[in-house]
Amino acid sequence: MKNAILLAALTAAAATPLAAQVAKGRPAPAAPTGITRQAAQAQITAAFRRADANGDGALTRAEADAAARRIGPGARDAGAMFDRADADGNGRATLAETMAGPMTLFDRADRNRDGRLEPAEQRAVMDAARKMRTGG
Ligand SMILES: [Ca+2]
Ligand SMILES: [Ca+2]
Repeated sequence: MKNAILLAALTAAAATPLAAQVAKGRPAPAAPTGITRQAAQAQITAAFRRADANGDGALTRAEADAAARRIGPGARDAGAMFDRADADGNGRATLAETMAGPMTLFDRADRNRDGRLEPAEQRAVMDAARKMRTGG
């Protein structure tokens, strides 16, 4: 679900695109061999572009909220996630800022450092994301 990816893109810590996909019961696009770093970046970029309603290269909180509303349930914390993504707190989350959190998670999850998250590594991301959501 592409919109689920957007939710992930808006958070600096809570989830990754592949985690969102696994949460929806869908395999990552690159399954069964895993999702590459490049593919993850491409998905986040695509979701970002869709959320950037006025196309100015940054997401405002309003744009993030609107995108989160399209996702529906599970997007309650969009505001908090946006604040986390907006690293310099200027009210605009650039693509680089939006990308930073998920890609940090990706790299952390890529235990064997081959630039690809295998299913087992994806499950580890899911667990970490779940803990972050429930633990605040
Ligand atoms: Ca914008
Ligand atoms: Ca790996």
